[in-house]
Amino acid sequence: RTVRTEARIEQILSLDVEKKKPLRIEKTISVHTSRDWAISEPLAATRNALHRAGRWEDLRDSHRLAWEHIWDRADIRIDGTDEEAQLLLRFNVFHLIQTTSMNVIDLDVGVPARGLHGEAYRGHIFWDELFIFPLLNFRFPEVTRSLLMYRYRRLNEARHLAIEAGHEGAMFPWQSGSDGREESQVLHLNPKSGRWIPDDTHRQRHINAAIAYNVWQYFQVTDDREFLSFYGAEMLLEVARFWASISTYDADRERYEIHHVVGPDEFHTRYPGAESSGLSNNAYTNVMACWTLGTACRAFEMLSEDCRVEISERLGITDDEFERWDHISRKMFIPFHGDGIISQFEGYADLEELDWEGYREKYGDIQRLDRILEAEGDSPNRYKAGKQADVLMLFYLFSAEELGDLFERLGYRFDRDLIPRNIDYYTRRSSDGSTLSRVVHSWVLARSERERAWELFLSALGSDLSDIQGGTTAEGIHLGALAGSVDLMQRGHTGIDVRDDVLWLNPCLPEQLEELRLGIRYRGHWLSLVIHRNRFSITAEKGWAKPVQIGVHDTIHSLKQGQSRSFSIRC
Ligand code: IFM
Repeated sequence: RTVRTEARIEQILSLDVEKKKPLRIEKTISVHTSRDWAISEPLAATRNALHRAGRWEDLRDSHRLAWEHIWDRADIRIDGTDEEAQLLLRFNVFHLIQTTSMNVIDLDVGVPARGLHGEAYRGHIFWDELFIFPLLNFRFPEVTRSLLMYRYRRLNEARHLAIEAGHEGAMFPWQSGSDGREESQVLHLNPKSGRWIPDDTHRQRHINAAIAYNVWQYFQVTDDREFLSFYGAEMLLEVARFWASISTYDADRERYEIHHVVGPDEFHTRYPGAESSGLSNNAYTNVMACWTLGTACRAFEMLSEDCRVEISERLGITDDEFERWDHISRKMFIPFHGDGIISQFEGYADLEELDWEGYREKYGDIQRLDRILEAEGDSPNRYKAGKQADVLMLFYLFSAEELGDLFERLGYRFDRDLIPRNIDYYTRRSSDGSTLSRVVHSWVLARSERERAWELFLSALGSDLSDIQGGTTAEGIHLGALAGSVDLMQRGHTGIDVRDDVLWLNPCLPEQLEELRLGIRYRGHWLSLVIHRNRFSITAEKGWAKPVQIGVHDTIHSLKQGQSRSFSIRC
C-alpha cells in the first residue's frame, strides 16, 4: 500500500513471516527531475532506470567499485603515534566527497559552506571554497573546474551587483545561492541575549579576491589554458576591474585606499560607536586586491593574441585601464602599527585589549565572544579580539617570497622576522570562533611551533566528528575546515607550492608522524609521494603529459612518466 502525506510518501508491505526464517526486502529507488540531461521526461526516465538497475548485489558492487576508485584518488596514508588522525582524515575526505564528488561535473552547483548535510546558512555559498579547492585541485581537478563554472555562470549578476553599488567590473556576493544575487541576512539572532542584531558581514568584498585566487590556483595546478581563455581570464579581469573601481586615491597620502569593507574576521564590522558599517583599509583585502590586479594582467598576457583582442573588445578594456591597475598595485595603502605589525585595518591599533584570561575564566568556552559581549551590552568592535584569521590569511595563501615581492612592489619594507611577529600577535588575539581559523593558525605555525600546530590540526580535523563548536554540526558539516585540515596534510606538511610552472616540494613531518604517503595529480601526471623523517621520494607513476618540473632545495628537476627521485629533507 502506498501512503502519501504532505511531508512524505510511504510504502507499507504486509507479509507472512516464519519464525527464524530471514526475510529479504529489496527496495530500489530512482529519482529524476525535468532538469536532468539525456532524458525525455522524468517518469519515463525513472521507470527505465529502475528496470535497468539490476538487483541489490549489482548495485552494491557498482557502488563499491565507485568508492574504490574515489579512494584510489583521494586517500592519504599516515603512520605515526596518533591513530585517530588517520580515521579523521578519511572521515573528512568521505564527507567532502558526499558534497563534491565527480557527480557534480556538468551540474550547475557550487560548494555550500555546510555541505549537503544540514540547513545552516540555508545552503549558501561563501568563500569557503578557498580552503576546499586546493585539496580537489590535486585529486579531482575536473570537479574544481565544474565548481568554478558555478561562479562564471553568475558573472553577469556580479556585474549587476557592482553597478548597483556604484562600482565597475564584477562584485560577487558574500553569500550566493541560485542566481548569484546577494543572499546575506541583514539581521541575526544572538541566542545568548535573545536580541536580533544588524548583520554587516555582507561587506566582505574579499570574496572576490578568493574567487580570483581559486581561478589562478586551478590554472597553476592543471595548466588548463582552455579554461583560462574561455572563462578564467574573464573572471580575473572583471574582478580586477572591481578592485580598481572601489579603490580611491588619497592625494595627501599618495596612496590608494579601500573603504567600507569587512575583512575575514567577522567580529569587526564597524568602528566603535559608528553609525554606519564597514572599515577602512583592511590589510588582507588591500593586499589581495593588489595581487588580483597583478595576476589579471599576467593572465591576460598569457592568452593567445586572438583571445586577447576578443576579450578586450568584449569587455572594453583599454591600455589606460591596465596602466591604472599597475599604478594601484604599486601604491595601495597598507596600515602598520607597533614594531612591524600589519594592522588588521586602519585604526585597529586604537582598539582596547581584551581581558582574555578574565573572559576564559568567567565563560570557559569563548569561541563566540561576539555573542558573550553583546549579551553584556558590549561589542567585539571595541577590542583587539578576532573571530578568525584575517591578517594571517596572507601567510596562509602566500609563501614568504611571494609576500615579499608583493610588499616590495608596494614600496613597504618586508623583513622575514615580520612573519613570526605577526603570527604571534594575532594568534594571541583570536577566539577561533570560526572552524576555518584553526586551519590557518595550524598552517602558519607548522614550522615554528610544531606542537601547537599539531594540536590545532587535530582540533580542525575533528571539527565535525567532535562537534567542537558544541552543537553546530547537527546543522551541517563545516566543509572548509574539513577539507582545509586534510589539505594541511596534503600541502602543508609536504610544502607543495606551484609557482611559475614548477611544483615545489619542501616536506617536513610533524613529530607525531613517521611516514606520509599520498598521490597527487599534477598537469596530467599521477605523482606518488612517500615522506619519512629524513628523506622523501617522488615517483611519476601514471601520466599522459610531457615531463613536469619539480623544485626541491632551490634546484629544478625534470620528471617524466616512470621516473622516480629521492631527496633529503631540510626542515
Ligand atoms: O565563510 C565563513 C566565514 O568565514 C565565517 N562564518 C561562517 C562562514 C561560512 O562557513
